[in-house]
Amino acid sequence: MLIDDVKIKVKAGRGGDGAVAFNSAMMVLGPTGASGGNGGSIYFEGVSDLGALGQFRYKKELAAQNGEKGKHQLNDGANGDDLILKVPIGTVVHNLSIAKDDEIIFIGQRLLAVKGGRGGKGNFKFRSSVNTSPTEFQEGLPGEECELRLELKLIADVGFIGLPNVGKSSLLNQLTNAKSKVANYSFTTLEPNLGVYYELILADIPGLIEGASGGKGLGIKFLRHIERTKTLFHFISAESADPEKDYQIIRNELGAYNKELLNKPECIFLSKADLLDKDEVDKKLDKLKAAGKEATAISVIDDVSISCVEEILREVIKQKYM
Ligand SMILES: Nc1nc2c(ncn2[C@@H]2O[C@H](COP(=O)(O)OP(=O)(O)OP(=O)(O)O)[C@@H](O)[C@H]2O)c(=O)[nH]1
Ligand SMILES: [Mg+2]
Repeated sequence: MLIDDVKIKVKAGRGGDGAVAFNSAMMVLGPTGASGGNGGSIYFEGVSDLGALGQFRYKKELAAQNGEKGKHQLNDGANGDDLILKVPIGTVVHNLSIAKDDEIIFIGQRLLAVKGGRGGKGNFKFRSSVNTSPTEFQEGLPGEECELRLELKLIADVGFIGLPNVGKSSLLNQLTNAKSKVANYSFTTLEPNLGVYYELILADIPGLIEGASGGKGLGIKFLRHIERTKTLFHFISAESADPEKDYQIIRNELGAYNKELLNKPECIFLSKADLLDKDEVDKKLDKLKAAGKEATAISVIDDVSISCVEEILREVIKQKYM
């Protein structure tokens, strides 16, 4: 199960207290209490592993190491180790404590989640000409802590959407080296699958049904993964008795999730076209056209139509760099 939405609590390390100590060697006077170490901070770091949020499935409270207390003889306490949490690129970090959002976009990107507390000064740092034997010291400061929601929104260029069983995964597998599960029933795909086509990342999203926004089928939570895509590939099965209705069902669900999805450029495909006679396919294309929807008939077992899709993808690649 892809974990793509999880709440966690993070707590940075506390700074170590400063020490109060005096030189014990005869003949030498003066304070030697050292400072405490700083508490460890917690950072996020972008990685390519889409499943990286799985680490938070059971472990939802994370803490970095505290700083060590200052020691005698001017030995500062050690700093607490930082904690680096690896998260998939595309993760939006919502800070629920202060209502602020950040994004991890590239591999290796680091984001400070909570800062460790400063270590306190030992009595050595309080010495002065008027007080050569200070007994003052500072306590270490607490580390920051907050509650975060980590939401993965996949970074993909093209999102494959449509009713279940319309051939989305089949096309992904055909175009890329993805191995998305394909079968002749609804909801074969239970979580998004990615495939790489030259410079493009294609995202195959589980099928949507009428009422998905109300929780039917697998729901619409997966639509977060096409929020960032530039282009949508909308699949309608040529077997459908009413392709226009199928189209509208999906548009309604997209709109219910986020109206902005409706403004994305889309390509409409009448899929599995090999299952019908050419005349029947043309009739359905004409009907869609009359309704203002220009669709392209495709079939994963027909090389000509695959080349047609590839041409569209080349255009998407061009647009990407414009
Ligand atoms: N004849 C024919 N069958 C196809 C074609 N594309 C897909 N299929 C078949 O249609 C069925 C569904 O294909 P999938 O790729 O799993 O469909 P999907 O849209 O990913 O389905 P969900 O994951 O359930 O949303 C499978 O049995 C495929 O073999 C096609 O172009 N022609
Ligand atoms: Mg599928």
